[in-house]
Amino acid sequence: MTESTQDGRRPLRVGVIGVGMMGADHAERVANRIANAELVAVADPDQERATALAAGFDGVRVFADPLELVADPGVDAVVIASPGFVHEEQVLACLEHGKFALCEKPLTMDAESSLRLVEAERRGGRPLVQVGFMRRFDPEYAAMKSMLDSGDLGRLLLVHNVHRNKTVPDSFRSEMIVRDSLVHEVDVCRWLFGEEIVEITVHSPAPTSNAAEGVIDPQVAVFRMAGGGMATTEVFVKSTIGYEVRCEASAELGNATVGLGSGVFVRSANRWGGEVPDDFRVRFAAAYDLEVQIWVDASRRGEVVGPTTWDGYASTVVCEAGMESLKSGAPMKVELS
Ligand code: ISE
Repeated sequence: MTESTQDGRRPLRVGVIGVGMMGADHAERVANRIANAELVAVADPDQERATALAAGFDGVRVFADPLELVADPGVDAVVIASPGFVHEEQVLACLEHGKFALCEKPLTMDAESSLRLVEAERRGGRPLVQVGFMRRFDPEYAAMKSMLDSGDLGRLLLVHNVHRNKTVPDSFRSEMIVRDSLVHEVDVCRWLFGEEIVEITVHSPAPTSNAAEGVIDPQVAVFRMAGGGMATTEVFVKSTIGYEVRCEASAELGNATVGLGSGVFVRSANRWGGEVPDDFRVRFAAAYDLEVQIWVDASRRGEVVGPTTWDGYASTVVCEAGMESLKSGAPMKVELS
């Protein structure tokens, strides 16, 4: 955000790879809202889009080749917001150059490549990668996690999630609903329970008439946790309502719910209610800000504190099994390496 930092040390010089919807959002965040960091470079195969974005800020260089951005000595750390199928080589480049990376989910598109990243990072001897599971930084989710961890509600037994997008393009196929949307609940459940998922079933209810030809929307996923707990998730990407994400954790002595309403709740003219945000950038704005701020601060200290490559790998394995279950309708065992 600024040249002057709270501790008098140089700000973290951040490059952003991929300036589509999420990358542009992160670039703006780093440039304008994150302390102790400055946006110094962007890379995107669409040079026109990258140049237009860079022009909105001072002194931001534009790279056509993302690997050149990673190698550049003027870049200290990298936000990877490119499509998932190019994440592996970009994360590997960050590891090779010893640069901290915040990689958007999914870590990669399949379990083998995610595991290769876990192993490459381990070989390097120090953690460098944080995976973009931003819900862990959402103040409501974080408060629920602390409450569960305090033990006040007793042992966590069940989690019920609702994950609805207003709409998605018709190119968002059934498998993407698992890999790009449900993956958040995969991470949330692993994190809330503090355990791995050992089995996943993805059910196919009758689709909405708004679903694109051949797309299963909504879907209902059931996870079995290693300790015997269970979680259900409705994931509905063409709900038409707006963006709604809720999570109810049911424990032995009570339950906790997040996502009941964001923004101002109004009572007026015999009506009550509030607004439903349009998309995740609005609902999770605070979570994204905290995610990036915590990543910047940890990188400057030489640490990684958020979701790790292992978390990225584990969620990829669960989603891969989920995509199989979606095809067969049968429960799939989840086995981590
Ligand atoms: C999108 O890619 C995200 O990551 C959002 O958080 C999620 O809610 C949405 O369903 C995905 O498409």
